Amino acid sequence: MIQRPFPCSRTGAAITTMFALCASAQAAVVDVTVMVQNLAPASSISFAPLHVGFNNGSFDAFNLGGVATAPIVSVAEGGAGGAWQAAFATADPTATRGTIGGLLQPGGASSLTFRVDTALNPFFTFGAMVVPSNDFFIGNDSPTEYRLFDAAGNLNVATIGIKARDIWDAGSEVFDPAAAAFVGNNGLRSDQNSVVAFNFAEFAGFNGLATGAGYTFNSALTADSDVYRISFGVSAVPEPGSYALMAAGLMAVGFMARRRRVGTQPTDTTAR
Ligand SMILES: [Ca+2]
Ligand SMILES: [Ca+2]
Repeated sequence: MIQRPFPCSRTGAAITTMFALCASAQAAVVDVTVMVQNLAPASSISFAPLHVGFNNGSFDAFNLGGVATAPIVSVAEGGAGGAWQAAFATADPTATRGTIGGLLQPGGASSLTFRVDTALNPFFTFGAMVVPSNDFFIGNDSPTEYRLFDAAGNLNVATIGIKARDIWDAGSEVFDPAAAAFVGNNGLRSDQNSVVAFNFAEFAGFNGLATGAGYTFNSALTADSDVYRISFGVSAVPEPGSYALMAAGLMAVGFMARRRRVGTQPTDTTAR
């Protein structure tokens, strides 16, 4: 699925003007394929779908040492991220947002392509729940930490690597295997009334439990363990010259079709 921030058009009227507008508007627009990989050891942590946004650097969902906001709790306590996506859209209406993949088990990968205006949305922000857990997630604290594109539209960041030490505890739900997503009843929860902090040691508390994916969990994580990688690949969209050629071609075809209809008008009633 390619998400297009600009509805560059398909309608017939004023097609030449439309192509010209699209050509100038898309000077800084590229297609960005985002690949996500779960690098954790076999039988260790899995990840909920990754919520992402190419943006202007204004949306900040959480702070280290701060009370978790409803948007980041919606990512950390179940993974659906509805409040995170809504708050993102309100803070930065022209951001290009989306969600990549499904449950990502150890060794798994998934990818999705977005059409991005690199001048309008040079920054990249992400968030995903880590399971099994009550309220663990990955994400960038600073909204300007990852500036993917420079002023000329060049890709500055090829990959974002995440280690076990980079995993966050939202501090919003008490550790409890019976109420943890992926190993317990995710509908249950108890308020933790704490703050956002780094935490991966708690995963060992789930060792030996059966996961929703069928494997028996074994954390096997150390602070240095690589657990997740986000990779970016950029490809160009058709250049202005291509649009001009397409417009000229369409006009020629339309003109010929019209002449043909005019020429056969006396006997061809279906063309009217
Ligand atoms: Ca922050
Ligand atoms: Ca917690």
